[in-house]
Amino acid sequence: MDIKQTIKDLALKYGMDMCGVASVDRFAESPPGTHPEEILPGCKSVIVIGVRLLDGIIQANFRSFEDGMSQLKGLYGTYAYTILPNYELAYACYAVAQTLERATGEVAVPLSTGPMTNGKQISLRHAAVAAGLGEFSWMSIVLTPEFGPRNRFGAILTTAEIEADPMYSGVSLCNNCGICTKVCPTNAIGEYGSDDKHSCKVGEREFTYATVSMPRCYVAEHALRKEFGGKEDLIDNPDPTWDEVNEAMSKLPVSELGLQHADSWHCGRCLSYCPAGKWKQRFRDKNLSKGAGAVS
Ligand code: B12
Ligand code: SF4
Ligand code: SF4
Repeated sequence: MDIKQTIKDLALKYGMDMCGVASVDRFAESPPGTHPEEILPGCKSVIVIGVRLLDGIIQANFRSFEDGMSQLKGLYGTYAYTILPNYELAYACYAVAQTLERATGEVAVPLSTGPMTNGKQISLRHAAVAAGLGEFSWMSIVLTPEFGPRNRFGAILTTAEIEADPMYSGVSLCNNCGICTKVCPTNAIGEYGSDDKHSCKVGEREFTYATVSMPRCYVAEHALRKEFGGKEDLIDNPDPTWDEVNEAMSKLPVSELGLQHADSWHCGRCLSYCPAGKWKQRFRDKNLSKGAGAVS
């Protein structure tokens, strides 16, 4: 049996759009505590699966950003952020790990995939790049050729030695347009070209991307101000520390609006307006968005 093909077919059967394999040596620069071999001694391969976000849900985000239909933010939260992609990825990771263990007798660890599942074991961004699915963008997340940043990833570590896929080496997927920086409502993403950036090495490739202020991003994502769907302005500092964010989070009122216990807005403006991944054909040409100028 060709185990690599079996796994790839299985991932697609479980609703995934992509699957790639990285050899563990591509993680040589991982910080302590996040290296695959620390999580699974003897790990030889990291399998990464990815699912695209529905164009229909990204367009619901445009209706919210451009037409004031803030009630639609829940669609993005459910189908593109906390609920569906994470559960779907979790099921697919589990199925791949089960198949690997049954077929090879090797060990396979499905990792968790997002905030709802406490998913911080390894950096899934680095793993997706290592497995050849795409490359880092200025806004720090991974662009794939077909869907741009509108993907979510999951990973399975295994002691099975599976032939690695080549890393992405095609044309640059990020065109450095700076749209992500301009549309961010909390100014969380550094200006393109500024010195405030990160570098990292995955396999033989080096990447540079903006420093993204995650506390600032958190303010928009977790509805910590009224402009982001919150009931109160729980934070005033435009450049908050994690302590300030955590204090504001502790004051979030319990929400009765759906599965989550707290209000959230989920934002995703950077991801929605990034032109990579055929944005024009998917959204502009179908009159689904007026473009980044409508919100920046
Ligand atoms: C928590 C989290 C958040 C928090 C951030 C909190 C924080 N303290 O960082 C918040 C809620 C703000 C957030 C925001 C968003 N997130 Co988020 N997030 C995560 C999550 C679950 C964990 C991040 C984490 O702590 N990882 C663990 C640490 C170790 O990894 P790291 O921070 O990425 O790595 C750093 C270092 O440790 C080191 N490093 C780590 N590993 C390695 C390996 C090598 C080889 C090297 C060289 C270096 C290195 O480099 C990094 C830079 O310092 C990841 C899933 C995941 N496991 O990666 C998703 C994830 C990164 N998010 C994702 C997304 C989509 C978003 C949003 C767009 C959500 C939205 N609003 O729609 C925004 C992105 C904003 C932006 N422009 O970046 C996706 C990205 C998909 C993609 N296309 O790349 C991920 C991968 C989830 C998924 N399952 O796909 N996120
Ligand atoms: S919006 Fe432009 S600069 Fe930002 S990640 Fe996408 S292509 Fe790169
Ligand atoms: S998700 Fe929103 S707040 Fe966070 S970086 Fe992207 S645009 Fe900014």
